[in-house]
Amino acid sequence: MFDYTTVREAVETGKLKKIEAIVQEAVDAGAEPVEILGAMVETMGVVGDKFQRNEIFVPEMLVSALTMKKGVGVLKPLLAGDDVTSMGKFILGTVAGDLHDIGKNLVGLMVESAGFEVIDLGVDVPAEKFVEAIRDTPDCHVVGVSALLTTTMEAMKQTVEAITAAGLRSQVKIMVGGAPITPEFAASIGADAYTPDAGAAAVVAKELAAQ
Ligand code: B12
Repeated sequence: MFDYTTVREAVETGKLKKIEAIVQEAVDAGAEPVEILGAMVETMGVVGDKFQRNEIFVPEMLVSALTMKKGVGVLKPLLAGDDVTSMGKFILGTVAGDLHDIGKNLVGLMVESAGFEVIDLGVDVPAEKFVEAIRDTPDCHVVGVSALLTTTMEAMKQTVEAITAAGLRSQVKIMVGGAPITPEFAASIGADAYTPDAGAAAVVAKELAAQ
């Protein structure tokens, strides 16, 4: 089994200049791209824990995030599948007040690999922007909403409410996710699905689109 220590350390300590070479080395050594990604995702959890214990601060957390993004860049072509079936459009965004996008971007990447055309609205997306995008995209049947902060879970609820209030709820299935989100919370706000990670998101998106 491949030893991911170097990959983990690079993300944890923000080796921005070296990460691409380190990830490439892992690939060349035969490590599975999904496993390299998994090691990086896990490390972001370690980074978050260190932040919580005041051992590191926002700038360090940001450098780790940028490092992970660069590392994902190397894996992107290897993770993207060759699924040519068109599953339609998938609108994706991180809710208002929330700037976290690594998880959302991974969801976008996996969903795209599953055959969807992803319309990424970015981060800090107001509920109205989701509504507008759905209205402007009648062939979109699945929407993905991400939130990483407990304080922005409310914005996720408001996003589902705004889509319903706009009369668009029957057009789309809504998937939600992000570290603080639980299946119970997803159900309580009327979302159609929750998945804990991007791989499962792609599988569930396909199921929802087929309904
Ligand atoms: C990197 C990071 C940052 C970076 C973000 C950079 C970026 N471009 O994304 C920066 C430095 C900007 C940042 C800022 C802040 N952060 Co921050 N951050 C993190 C950290 C360390 C990693 C997040 C991450 O990228 N994880 C890796 C990805 C791959 O995992 P993921 O996002 O969970 O996504 C996966 C799943 O959740 C799921 N998923 C995600 N979205 C979706 C969507 C759908 C539809 C589906 C189906 C699935 C799904 O699939 C993904 C892939 O498998 C987390 C720690 C943690 N444990 O989450 C803290 C964390 C989320 N941040 C935290 C905090 C407090 C903040 C700040 C408030 C700090 C501050 N004082 O300023 C600010 C808030 C800024 C804002 N308004 O958003 C806290 C939140 C605590 C809480 N209870 O709310 C955490 C938990 C750290 C901690 N332990 O204290 N942060």
